[in-house]
Formats: sequence, C-alpha cells, structure tokens
Amino acid sequence: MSTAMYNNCQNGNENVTFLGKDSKMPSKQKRTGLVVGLVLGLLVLAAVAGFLIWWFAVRPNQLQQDSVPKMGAQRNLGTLVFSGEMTLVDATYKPEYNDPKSLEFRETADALQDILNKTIANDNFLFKYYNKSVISAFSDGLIAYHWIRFDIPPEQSELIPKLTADRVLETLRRGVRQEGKRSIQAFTIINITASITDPRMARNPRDSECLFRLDATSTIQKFQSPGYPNEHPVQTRCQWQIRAPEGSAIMVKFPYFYVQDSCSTDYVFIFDSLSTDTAHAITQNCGHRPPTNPLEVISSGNLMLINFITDSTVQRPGFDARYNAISAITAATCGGVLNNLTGNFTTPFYPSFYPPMVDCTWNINVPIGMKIRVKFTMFRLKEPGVSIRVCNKDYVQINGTKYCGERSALTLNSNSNNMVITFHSDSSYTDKGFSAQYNAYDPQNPCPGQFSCATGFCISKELQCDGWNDCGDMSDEKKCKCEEGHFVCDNGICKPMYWVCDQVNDCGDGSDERQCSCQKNQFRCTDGTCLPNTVTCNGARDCADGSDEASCKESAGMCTDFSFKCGNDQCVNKLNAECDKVTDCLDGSDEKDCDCGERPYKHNRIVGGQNADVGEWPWQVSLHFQTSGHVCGASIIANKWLLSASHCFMSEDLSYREPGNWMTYSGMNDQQKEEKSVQIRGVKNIITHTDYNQMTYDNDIALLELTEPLVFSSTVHPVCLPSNSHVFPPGMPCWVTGWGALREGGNTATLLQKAEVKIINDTVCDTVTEGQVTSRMLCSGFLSGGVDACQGDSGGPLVCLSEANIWFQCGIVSWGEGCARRNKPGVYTRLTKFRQWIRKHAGV
Ligand SMILES: *[C@@H]1O[C@H](CO)[C@@H](O)[C@H](O)[C@H]1NC(C)=O
Ligand SMILES: *[C@@H]1O[C@H](CO)[C@@H](O)[C@H](O)[C@H]1NC(C)=O
Ligand SMILES: *[C@@H]1O[C@H](CO)[C@@H](O)[C@H](O)[C@H]1NC(C)=O
Ligand SMILES: *[C@@H]1O[C@H](CO)[C@@H](O)[C@H](O)[C@H]1NC(C)=O
Ligand SMILES: *[C@@H]1O[C@H](CO)[C@@H](O)[C@H](O)[C@H]1NC(C)=O
Ligand SMILES: *[C@@H]1O[C@H](CO)[C@@H](O)[C@H](O)[C@H]1NC(C)=O
Ligand SMILES: *[C@@H]1O[C@H](CO)[C@@H](O)[C@H](O)[C@H]1NC(C)=O
Ligand SMILES: [Ca+2]
Ligand SMILES: [Ca+2]
Repeated sequence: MSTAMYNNCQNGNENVTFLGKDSKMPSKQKRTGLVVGLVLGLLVLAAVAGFLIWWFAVRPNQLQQDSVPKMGAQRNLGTLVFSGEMTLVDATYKPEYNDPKSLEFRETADALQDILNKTIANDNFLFKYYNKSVISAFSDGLIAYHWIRFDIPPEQSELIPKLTADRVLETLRRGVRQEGKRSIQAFTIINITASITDPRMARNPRDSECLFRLDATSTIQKFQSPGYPNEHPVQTRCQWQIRAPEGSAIMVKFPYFYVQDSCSTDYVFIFDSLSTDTAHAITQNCGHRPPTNPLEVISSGNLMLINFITDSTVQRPGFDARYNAISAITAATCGGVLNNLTGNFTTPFYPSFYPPMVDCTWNINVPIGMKIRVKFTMFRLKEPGVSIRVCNKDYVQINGTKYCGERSALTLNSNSNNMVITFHSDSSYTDKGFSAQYNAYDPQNPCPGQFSCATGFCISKELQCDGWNDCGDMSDEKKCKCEEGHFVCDNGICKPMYWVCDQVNDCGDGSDERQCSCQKNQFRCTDGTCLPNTVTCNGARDCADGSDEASCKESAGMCTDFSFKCGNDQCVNKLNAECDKVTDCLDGSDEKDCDCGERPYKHNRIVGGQNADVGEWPWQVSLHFQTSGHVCGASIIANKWLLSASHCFMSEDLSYREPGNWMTYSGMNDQQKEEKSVQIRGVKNIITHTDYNQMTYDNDIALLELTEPLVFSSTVHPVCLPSNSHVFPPGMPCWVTGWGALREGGNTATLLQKAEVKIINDTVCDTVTEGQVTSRMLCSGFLSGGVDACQGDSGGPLVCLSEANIWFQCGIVSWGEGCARRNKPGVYTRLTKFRQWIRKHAGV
C-alpha cells in the first residue's frame, strides 16, 4: 500500500481556475477560440525570459493546478493511525455484530484487538510507539474493520517517516495469521489491509459519541450534521455507518452542504467501506456547494461510511443528507449498443458521482459509409495525485487512448461507422463523470451547408476567416486572405497590426511576438525598454517605471511605483503584495481588510458559456432606477458601500442624481425571479467624482452609500480593491459581468452574464481609441471584436483573479464604441488610480 493522500482539496477552492493547460472551458460562443489561443499564447510567453510581470502574476496559478495533493490533516504530528479491514475466513456473520453494545460484538472485537496487540508486540520498533488497536465494525463476509494507533514522542519526530503503512502492513501480514490461530478464540485472518488515516476519523464505537448506524432501504430517509441548520459544534467528530441489504448499493445526496472552505481542518469524507481506508475512499469535500452543483455519491456495495470532521473556531451549518438503497445491479449497469444516428450517453447516475468499480462499454454503430463524432459536453474524472498523462485510475478509453481529469470541448471522430467507448472506475475516488452526445455524419460532406473544422465541429460559414477562432483549433482562421493593415502570422492567421509585439502570443505560434523581445542577456522593463540583465535587483531604479526592482527582496525599503506602501510607510518590493496571504509589512497592513474577493460558494470551475452561476460573482450588484428596472451595474466593496460609474448618475436628467430614485439588488442572478437570497437596499448618498468629465468620461467613478448595511452571505460578498501599486499586466485574463445587452441594440439579459477578456497594453489601447483614453482608464477586450461590455453593464466590475486566488476589481465598465465591435475594446475606469479617493470618501 502506498502513502495515502486523503486531502484532495487542500488549497481551499475546488479548482476555481482560469483556463489552464487541460481545462479549456466549453463554450459555444465566439470568444472561446480566442481564449484558447490566448492561453496557448500565454503559455508560450511564460517561457520567454524577461517577461517578468506576467510570470509573477499568472504562472503560479497554473502550477498550483498541477500540483499533487499533499498529505494534510495530520494535525497532531506525533499520532499516526492506520485503518483497514481483515477477512475472518472461518467465522460467520451474525446480525448482533451490527451493534457494538452486544455481547457478540464485544467478545469478537476484544479477541481480535488482543490478536492485533500481540502481533504488534512482536515488532520491537512498532511496539515502542504502540497505543492501541480498535475493531470499529463488522460486515458480512466476515469482515472486521480496524484501526491501529501509534504515538511518537516529539523528541523522536524524525522517526515519523519510518512508521509507514507499508511497515505496519508487513508486520500485520507476517504475524496476524499466526496470532489468530494461537488465540483462545481462534481465527483465520487473511487479506488484512492498512492505510494511514486522519486520527480524527479513528472512532471507537464502544465509547464515542456522534456515531450513527443507518439502514438504507428503498425509501429515502435523511440524516443531518449535528446542529443543522444552525452552526455545528467545534471539534465535531461524527460518523455515519450506512448498511443496505445484500445486493444493494447506497445513494447519498446532500441537498445542502456548507462546511468551512479548508479541507485540511474541516471536511466530509466518504468511504466505500466501513473503515477509513484510502483504498476505498469515495470523496473528501469541504466548502459551500451551490445548489446547482450538489454532492451526490453512490457506493459500489451495500456499505458506506461518512465522516464529518471539524476543528476550527469557524462554525458552519454543516449538511442535510438523503440516503436510500438501490439495486447493485442497476448501480453497475451501464453502456450498451447505440444504433441511432444521434444520441446521448453518460456515466452511471450522471450528474451524481459515478460509483466505484464500474466498467461500461458503449458500442456505437451507424450505417456503413458514415462516420461518428462524439462530443463531451462535460468531462470530469479527477482523482487526487493522478496525472492526466497516465490516467492510471479512472478513465474513458477510445481507440487505445485514455482520457481522465477535467476537460472541455473534447470532441473525437471515428475512422469508420463504428466506435467503441469504454469507461472504467477503480476502487477509490469517484467524480461527476461525463455527459456526451454523438452523431453520425457523411465523411464526404461532414457539415452540410457549414464549415467543417479540423476538430470535427461544424460552424456557420460566416465564421470562417472572421478573425475569431470558432473551431477551437484555429482551423477556421487559417488559409485566409489578410486585410490590409493586418499582420500575417507564420501559420497564416491574420491579426491586426496592433497585436504585434504586445507581449501576447495572438497568432498562436508566437510569430507576432518573435521580433520584439529583448536580447538574451537583457531585461525587459514593463514599458518595453530593454536594459542589461544586471540592472535587476541592484537597488537602483534603472527602468523608468522601476520595474527592474519590482520583485526584489534585496531592494528592501526602496520605494518604486510597484512597491506596496504599508501603513507605517514601509515599502515592500513584491508584486501585488496586498491580500496575497503572506504578511509582508511589519505592521501587517498588507493583509488587513482582506475578507474580500473570495466566492463563498465553491464552484467546480468557471462554468463555460455566458450565463453566470448562482454566487459566481457575489460582489455584482444591479442598480434599478425608478420603474425602469436594471440600468447600471455596481460592485460591493464594503457592507455599506458600492462602487459604480459616475456617468450612471451624472445625466442631464437631474433625477438620476437623486439617491431616493435608486434601488440596489445584491446577490441577484436572475432579474425576473424573486430570489430569496437577494438583498435589496436603498441608496442614502451618491458620491460622484468632482473631476468627472461628461465629454471624455475621465474619472468615471462613483460611490453609493446604502441606507442599511448588507449581510454578507454565499451570494453577497465584497470584492477586493487593488492598492495603487497593484499590477494587472497586459494580456492578463479578467472577467467582466453584467446584465447588459447581449448584442449591440439588443435587450438586456435576464441572467447575469460573464465574459472573459484580456487587459490591453496601454499603447495599443491609446492607438485604437485614437487617443481618447487617459491614464485613469484602461482597455480590455478582444480587439478583433466579440466579447465586450455593452450597454447596461456600465458601472459593473472588471475583476481579475490574483495569484493567491483572490478576486481584485481592476476596472469599472465605463465606455466603448458600440459593443463587441471589431478593433474596439471596452474602456474601463482604472481602479488603481482611485484607491485614495475611495478611502477618503468611503473610509474603505
Ligand atoms: C491491548 O494493548 C493495550 C495497550 O498495549 C491494552 O491497554 C489493552 O487492554 C490490550 N487489549 C487487549 C484486548 O488485550
Ligand atoms: C494511548 O493514548 C491515550 C491518549 O493519549 C493515553 O491516555 C493512553 O495512556 C495511551 N495508551 C498507551 C498504552 O500508550
Ligand atoms: C483475498 O484477496 C484476494 C486477492 O485480492 C482475493 O482474490 C480473495 O477473494 C480474497 N479473499 C476473501 C475471502 O475475500
Ligand atoms: C432510437 O430512436 C428511436 C426512435 O427515434 C427511439 O424510440 C429509441 O429510444 C432510440 N434509441 C436509443 C438507444 O436512443
Ligand atoms: C441529447 O442531449 C441534447 C442536449 O441535452 C438534447 O438537445 C438532445 O435532444 C438529446 N438527444 C437525444 C437523441 O436524446
Ligand atoms: C485508432 O488508432 C490507430 C493507431 O493509433 C489509428 O491508426 C486509427 O486511425 C485510430 N482510429 C480511430 C477511429 O481514431
Ligand atoms: C505595447 O505594445 C507596443 C507595440 O504594439 C510595444 O511597443 C510596447 O512596448 C507595449 N507596451 C507594453 C507595456 O508592453
Ligand atoms: Ca476512481
Ligand atoms: Ca536597478
């Protein structure tokens, strides 16, 4: 048995990530392709030495995503607990074994504990640290579930790595059979297992509280965490053993799930067994799950163990659960022959987690001469510590290639009229699985009336050569005739000249950035100047903007434009030092007021498409004017303060300046639904910027003071404000949200919309807006059109995810020419210029 890894969400968020290498989002919309191109571009650029800002700002997110989960949860370092099971060959199961208080349980458990005692006593090394062995349950088979505890004194902590599961298992295997035979009540013990477990899950049924034994039947029953729906107690150690009749499997659904968002201290850990053996782990979860993504798991057999562990002083409501027995045959039946020209198929019980230990085969057959295209609309087979390059645990296999992990836009084509798709899940860790659609097509004419992408997608003919990567692999943008004033990439793609040398690989092959970088031994300042490498971190300001000293520990105390200025006037030379979860200022002021920028609901990912999920952008506010409904957006920066744009209020019509004419809606997703979670507040005071210029939109910022404070919740939460030294580098992917018109001249949206855009280099921004931007504005968008903020988004936030997984507001939607017009970016109020102004007027 290898070292256990039982903490699969150690960094809090369950993969709230930007598009990473293997997690490109599915999306039907125009922008997707460019996003993919952009990501590729960013990745290529990461390799370019000297591209300092991007390197620091973005790369660590991607590293984090790939990192292997570490062992967490072992809080009391000197205590090691190993749990597992053993088979008692010649003993028979009795119903009394279900009850730890019964004589049968006590006698058999004592005899086995004695056997384990003696077995460990034969090993001098283990015995020195041995505390005890406990039999925690029995099940039919006859299987006994055990755990064994060792305590290593702090002064010998160097021995901890030596006391491994392998070491314990070796001793058990060698001795337990013999001791079993010698025992007064003799047992033949085989197939003993042991894996390291969090000591907090090691419970003795004979003297512990909060242990429950549930019998699942076909009728749905429920159980809840202690204290639900109010806060659970601190230091909760609860266990639910669920059994179902033979031939059944168990389904458990959590309609409500809210545990602190830090899996190493607080979690729910579910096993496909009655012991906490990682070889039978199903999933470990923490955080607050949105109703759109409930946790629902299924066992492979008729046993399940659910642990609820909390430590922290932070108390949450816990969970509400439903359980029932289903037929084990149903649970493991999947796959089949698909003969229709089109159809759908999913992993068993999708969108619940699939059960452990299932194998499915789908055999798709279509008429001879046709081929098959399969598109996975959802694909999530993630397991802790598994590399998506090997897929050695759960996988989908098609024509000899295994797929696992989380993927988007996975589309595969057959070579013939037949396609075989297999799915395998092993004995531990399950996930949501996949949902796929297939259809047959004529290889002579794969996309009747449409353009056929190299990936097999069919797209409308107009989308070919329109500057957008609609296919996802750029195949619709190759072999195009470039317009005048466009740059021809080496791969044949056309790009506006402005994109050349803007530090973003827009072509996808790097050809637009090739002639621009500094020489090998040179450093590139953020303003593009090339200087010798030796200027970095030499304590002198060589780049005009000081970027050569921006991230240098050595330049302590030196103040540049990039330094974070602490409350005590100390300068920290570290990029974006505020709220990065590391205290840099001696007075701690960089990590003060950082309860912002996190999403209370844990989303699987930034869901593809344009509709936002509930709680995905908890700082977004809708401003309603009189009876007109939604007019502008705003963002929450404190419980009594919203941030918006001056131009929403500084209209010729003076009634827009009247606070009493406005109503604010926080925690809203759907404009037409009366959502319970929405908090409606009036406006007490509107503070617009005195230098706001109606002609140029300069200083387009406003503060709204609410009549009553907001109560922060899973759907109402503030965003972080950047300090004036905060850097949002060109090319950085950010998100703009609002209920604005989806298309130019179109209606406003009912559901909150989101769009991924990238920060545009100031020089480029100035050029394309013909000099209309001031230093208090910034541009973002895709210059070739498509996604952008539109009417009705005004005042709404442009937010970017920091390296420390915190959302900072970077801009306020201000203006743009039309929306989504080619070569016309959106223009935003540059928030870093207004940090002092906000502090002065709102005290935030
Ligand atoms: C097993 O050993 C522990 C300590 O070594 C002791 O406290 C316990 O009573 C023993 N159990 C049995 C059943 O002998
Ligand atoms: C086992 O640990 C408990 C709790 O720390 C302690 O009270 C007990 O004496 C220990 N038993 C042995 C045999 O070490
Ligand atoms: C013991 O384990 C082996 C190998 O995993 C398995 O084939 C066998 O069926 C097990 N025996 C019992 C009685 O469960
Ligand atoms: C195939 O199509 C027929 C009729 O359209 C439908 O009744 C049947 O359920 C479909 N079969 C599958 C496997 O989807
Ligand atoms: C497959 O699913 C899609 C999307 O959910 C649906 O529109 C389509 O009708 C389904 N096709 C079949 C054959 O069930
Ligand atoms: C399956 O793989 C083989 C070799 O890896 C390849 O030649 C063949 O074209 C593939 N077939 C399909 C249907 O993709
Ligand atoms: C912006 O792009 C221009 C070329 O389009 C380039 O010369 C300049 O250095 C870039 N500026 C930054 C800050 O990257
Ligand atoms: Ca698995
Ligand atoms: Ca220097």
